[in-house]
Amino acid sequence: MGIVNVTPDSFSDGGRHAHTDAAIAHGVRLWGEGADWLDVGGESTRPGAEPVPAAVECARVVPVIAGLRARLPDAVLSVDTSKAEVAGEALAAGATVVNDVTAAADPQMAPLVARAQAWLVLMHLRGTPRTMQHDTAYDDLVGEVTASLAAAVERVVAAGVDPSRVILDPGIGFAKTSADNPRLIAGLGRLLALGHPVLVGASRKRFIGDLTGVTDPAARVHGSVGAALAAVANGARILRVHDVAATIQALRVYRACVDA
Ligand code: HH2
Repeated sequence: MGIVNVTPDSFSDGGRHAHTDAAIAHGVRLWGEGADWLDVGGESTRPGAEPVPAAVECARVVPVIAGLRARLPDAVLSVDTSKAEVAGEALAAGATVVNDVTAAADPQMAPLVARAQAWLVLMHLRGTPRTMQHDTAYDDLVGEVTASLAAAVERVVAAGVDPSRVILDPGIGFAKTSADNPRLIAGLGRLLALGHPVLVGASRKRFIGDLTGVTDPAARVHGSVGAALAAVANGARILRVHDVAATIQALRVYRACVDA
């Protein structure tokens, strides 16, 4: 899953694809590098980020999704949003997946996804991106994240979402300390036991900087690839990444060596 940010303030590549054409070109480039899924987001979820009104988010993501759908008919396209209103417009423009970092906290989200027969990514988060780093204490990190996602699955399935179209994500960096994130990747097996595909988004995140001393997010590609391979080794099926070419190259070699 290649990341296409249409935000002026995203933590890792803030503002570089802020304009529709540039964002579409970036998505097409990631597809050419081997991504088979593009995730289009119009609201940064970095710690402390302020929420964006739905109309602004729609104006950012809808033309990009429509443009990518027209150019890449076979691509999986998701919208990275926690607002049902934005998700609805994105699905109408050609997205088939809603990637919701709040695990469908908006009461309209699950019914909307159910009606559209879309796929839904449920990610673990506590609080909101603005407040989440104030709430990082866990007695049993992996157990609590797993239980919270299991409850979210139950909730969205009760609202009509097809359970075979639900993907789970432990939420690397969301209400987690830097020390928590490697533990979550190490503990993916417990999440997999819920029976859904697992997605991991570690790309360029702060814990990689803390582990390596690399302060510039864009320079964290090697560390990000390390996290991606660990996630795959532990059962992740989908990797949300900025650096598609590097990740694909590493995965090809990793797979060949593991499967030989
Ligand atoms: N991380 C970010 C955004 N969306 N979605 C899922 N499912 N999993 C993640 O780990 C995840 C996500 C990080 O957000 P942001 O600060 O907007 O930066 P970027 O989109 O450049 O990663």
